[in-house]
Amino acid sequence: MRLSRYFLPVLKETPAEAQIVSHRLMLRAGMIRQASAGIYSWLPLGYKVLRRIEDIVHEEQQRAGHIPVLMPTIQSADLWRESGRYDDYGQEMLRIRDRHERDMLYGPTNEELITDIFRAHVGSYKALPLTLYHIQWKFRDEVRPRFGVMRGREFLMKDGYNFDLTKEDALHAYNRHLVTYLRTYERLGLQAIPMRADSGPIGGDDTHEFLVLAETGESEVFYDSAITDLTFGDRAIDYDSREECRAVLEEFTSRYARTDETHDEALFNAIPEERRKSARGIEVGQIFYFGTKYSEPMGAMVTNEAGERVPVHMGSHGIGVSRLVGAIIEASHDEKGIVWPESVAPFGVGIVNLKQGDAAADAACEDAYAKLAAAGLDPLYDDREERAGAKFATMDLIGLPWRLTIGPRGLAAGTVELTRRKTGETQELSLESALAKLTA
Ligand code: P5A
Repeated sequence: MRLSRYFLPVLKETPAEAQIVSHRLMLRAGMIRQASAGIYSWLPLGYKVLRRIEDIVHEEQQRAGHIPVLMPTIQSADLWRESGRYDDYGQEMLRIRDRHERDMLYGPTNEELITDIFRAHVGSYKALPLTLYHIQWKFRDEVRPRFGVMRGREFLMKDGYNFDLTKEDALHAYNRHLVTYLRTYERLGLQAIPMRADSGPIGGDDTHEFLVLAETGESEVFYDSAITDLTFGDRAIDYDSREECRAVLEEFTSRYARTDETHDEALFNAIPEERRKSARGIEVGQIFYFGTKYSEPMGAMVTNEAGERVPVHMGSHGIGVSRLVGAIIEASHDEKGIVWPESVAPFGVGIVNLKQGDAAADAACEDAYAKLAAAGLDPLYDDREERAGAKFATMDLIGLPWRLTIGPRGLAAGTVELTRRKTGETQELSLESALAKLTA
């Protein structure tokens, strides 16, 4: 992409309404624009990052055998009356009436809708296990939408739902989801710690939230610092193996880690004092096992091997996809701007032409641009007639992993500069070596 033809409305001033760094940087970098309180338009740069996160979430879900679908945002109130949640959900639910006076709502989550799909099409244990998921917009009329996309009213969620014959099978699905989430967050460059939590309006007793530690997080958390030494890495795992998935859950939940809702002082105080930590965290996901809470009242039954009709055991599993954009920035930025992990960066490399209009500089930039694009690095070429300082500031703000700086003086000496955003480390080398390094 050539910056002269792109739409990157960066702001010079720091927006006064933004209280936390990720919100400020997302506004300044022209990633989002508020449409109404807690509702945002995703501008090109923000949308690219959102899509890259979605891609990783899809890959990790499908790796575990979970099947993508797409359910609507608008749902019928009748389904929610069947589960009993229509009245319970309260003011967070945006209720709508259509022209036929039918009660509708903008879905805050999809347990009812997916249970309805299941009961219409599945009748036998032979179709199980089954996990369906989608990535779709949700609406929750939060009392206090704030911090930009962190606590929005409209937000993008990955939500998955497992259907199993027995509780034991459903707990395997729970453990399997925990593993997929560990892998997903690590690929996004985040350490997200599973913590025992409260199930709230979703229901059930078994639930873990995944928290990214950050001072600006909305949740208060208590944990044994030994848990922060754990990483999943690129271990091979057989998602069908109950033992392997359970072993990962046990490893990652054996240390004390809880949100304030389930915090237990006595258990916490049993940890050696130097490892006892209380901090704040951003909730980037949550998994639930709630058994037959929806299948029983809604009649989602299957015939088991003995020919009896039994309600299926279910759980649901959510990732805050749009919140993750903010969470990644909270975890990875410096005083100059965002520092994207390579896995989600909106462009792989930025090319800065120090003297637009100089024949040698222009030609070298065009050459680099074409080669990097052909190598699949998705370069962003700053070809504007701007001062070098302004170009550098923009590149630092938008946080691409690499910057390739090309100007007449360097070219005369046979060199260009390659700078790593994360460390600021700069190397002077020939254009060929720089391209070889980037495309290696
Ligand atoms: C699990 C999937 C559920 O709704 N039903 C379907 C279950 N869980 S949850 O914990 O309530 O939400 C899942 C994740 O969505 C993100 N999230 C939000 N993101 C931005 N703004 C909000 N207002 C918001 N509310 C929830 C969180 O990351 C949460 O973990």
